[in-house]
Amino acid sequence: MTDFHAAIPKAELHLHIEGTLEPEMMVALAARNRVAIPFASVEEVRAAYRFTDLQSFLDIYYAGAEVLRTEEDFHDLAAAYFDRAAADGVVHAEIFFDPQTHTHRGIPFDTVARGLFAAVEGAQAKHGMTVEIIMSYLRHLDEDDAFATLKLAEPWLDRFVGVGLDSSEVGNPPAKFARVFAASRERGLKLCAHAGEEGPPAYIHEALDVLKVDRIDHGNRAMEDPALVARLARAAMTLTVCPLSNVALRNVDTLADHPIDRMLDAGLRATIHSDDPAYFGGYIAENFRSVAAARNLSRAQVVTLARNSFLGAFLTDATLAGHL
Ligand code: ES4
Ligand code: ZN
Repeated sequence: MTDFHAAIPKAELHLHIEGTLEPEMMVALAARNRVAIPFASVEEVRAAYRFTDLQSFLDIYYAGAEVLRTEEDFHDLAAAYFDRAAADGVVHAEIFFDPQTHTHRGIPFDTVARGLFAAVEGAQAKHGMTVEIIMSYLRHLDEDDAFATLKLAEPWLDRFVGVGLDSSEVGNPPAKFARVFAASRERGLKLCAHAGEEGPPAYIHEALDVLKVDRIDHGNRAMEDPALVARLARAAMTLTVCPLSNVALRNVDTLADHPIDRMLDAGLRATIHSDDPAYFGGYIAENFRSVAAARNLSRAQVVTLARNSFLGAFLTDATLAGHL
């Protein structure tokens, strides 16, 4: 049965495609590619998904990505995600991929991009879904490495909607990537950055002031800084919040403590997304459903959250109007 939370049309704006690698596919790709993984079964993979913070997750997430080798692997991964997203009411998706996770282990940028874009064409044909791809720089690496990635992306740049910034936040502030974000903007790319997930409110200010981002990923910790909340509200800045991720990575204790409705009440343009759903226990509809139950959200609040996902998307005005 399709419930309200799955049925309501929505845009997915915060989804790492590598984070949709389900244990079943991890085990199957390990066998297909003859890659050794430190797990004997799907159950063992799942049992390893107990995180204490962002880094404890990232270590397992990068290890899992080792099974992704061929263009077909990236196609199959993304195609499986688009099928799930369509069933969850996603009509438009802007998905991240982490090129450096793959180029650093010898997988050519073009192999990854070809596989992903083949799946995008399939999703458009099969589901009528519109899809954009955002290439995300890894912030634990240096800015020169991000520049090298931008160079590798050159033949694909008119097909990417934007760039992002993810991985280990604390100790890797936005300003570390000031020049590569400026260069990305000059090439016509939209800009987003993870900020205020584990890092302090100052990192959100910096993403706005130094990187000049168009969208903030997570942003939960803005709630500690009333002046920042006022600034984000005034700018109608979209914050792509991921409730199940926040619980899995211990940024909030339980869903019952999640700030999503307090963020809306404070005037923030918050939205709900799934981050790394294969690791955090649910895709976008489950994020909506479980936080709505835990926080007793009204229908009107759920509608606002879904509507905000379109307002925050990198859509043209004409396409946006069709979704509202
Ligand atoms: C991520 Cl939850 C999260 N935070 C930062 N970087 C990431 N990459 C994939 N998931
Ligand atoms: Zn994320």
